[in-house]
Amino acid sequence: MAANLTPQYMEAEKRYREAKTIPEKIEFLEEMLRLLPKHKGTEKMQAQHRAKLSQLKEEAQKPGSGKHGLSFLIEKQWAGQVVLVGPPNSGKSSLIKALTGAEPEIGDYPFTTRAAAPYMMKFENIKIQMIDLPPVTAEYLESGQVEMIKVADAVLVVADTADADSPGLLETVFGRLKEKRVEFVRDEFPPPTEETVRVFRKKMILVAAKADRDVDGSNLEALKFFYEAQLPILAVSVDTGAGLEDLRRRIFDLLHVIRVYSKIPGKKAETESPFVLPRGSDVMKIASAVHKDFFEKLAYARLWRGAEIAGLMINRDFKLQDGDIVELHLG
Ligand SMILES: Nc1nc2c(ncn2[C@@H]2O[C@H](COP(=O)(O)OP(=O)(O)O)[C@@H](O)[C@H]2O)c(=O)[nH]1
Ligand SMILES: [Mg+2]
Repeated sequence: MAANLTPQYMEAEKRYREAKTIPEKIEFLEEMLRLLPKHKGTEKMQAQHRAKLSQLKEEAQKPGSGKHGLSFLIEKQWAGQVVLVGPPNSGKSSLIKALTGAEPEIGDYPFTTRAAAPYMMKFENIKIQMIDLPPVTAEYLESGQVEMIKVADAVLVVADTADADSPGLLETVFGRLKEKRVEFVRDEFPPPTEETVRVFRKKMILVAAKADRDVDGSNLEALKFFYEAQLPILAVSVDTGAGLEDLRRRIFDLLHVIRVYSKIPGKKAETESPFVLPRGSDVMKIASAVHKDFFEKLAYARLWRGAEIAGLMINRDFKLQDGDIVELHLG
């Protein structure tokens, strides 16, 4: 059976063959997989591509693979993966430190941060993975960085409000990434069209950092002037703590997840250890997260929600919300 490969696929394959670094190979191979028509005639190819892809990803994780471009792929953990992107010295690592309590390298010279590094941010009773990346400049953008941005669940683009040139530096960051088919969008955006289907549209917050050093507020005004119509902007300072609590909440909101608690009949719910599920999940989703028996044999469930709902009987396809407590009953 003919595979009917598209010109876009052939192009991706060409770039794959020419790629020199592992992250680049991974990028183009993933694109080939996306573009490969999915039917019987391509099943073998799909399997081969997938096998090659996991082999490349393993290689990328090995120490020493840095010489073929930095190794950036970091396994996702917890409620979601958020990467920090921005020009040099904009305050990315300082923000990581303030949000996670970790000690990333911080310095007032460019390229203090050279490789991707994961950190853990607590938000109420859950954990969110935060990843510090090297800066993006007109001259410097590793394909591994691009790869990380493409797979992340959300992005914080960090701009320095102490610097009047920030809008220009951001234009460079956005421009460089656009060349790599990454675009930044608000939280809610329309579904992809023919033109945007090949673009990685990333939900983001534009973080205006070092707000304490923007004494008259004019640099924040400038950022708002250029970007507020398209992108959400939040001013923060790690020195005064301004905006940080707000930022945590907004990062959580950007991940589009809900926390659901499971409860054993006759007992209180485990409110310390929620199941983190995609927004829009139904009862079956928590049932399978708790145990496969519940998924297979669930008869019904009961719901507790805030002050209004206590023990309401619900169906398998009932849509859950953040904070719901569910008691599962086997048939
Ligand atoms: N006054 C002030 N300085 C900051 C703030 N955040 C970062 N800085 C300083 O800005 C410089 C660059 O910070 P860093 O986090 O290393 O930036 P990165 O290169 O984007 O990771 C360091 O000297 C920080 O101390 C802030 O909120 N207020
Ligand atoms: Mg840094």
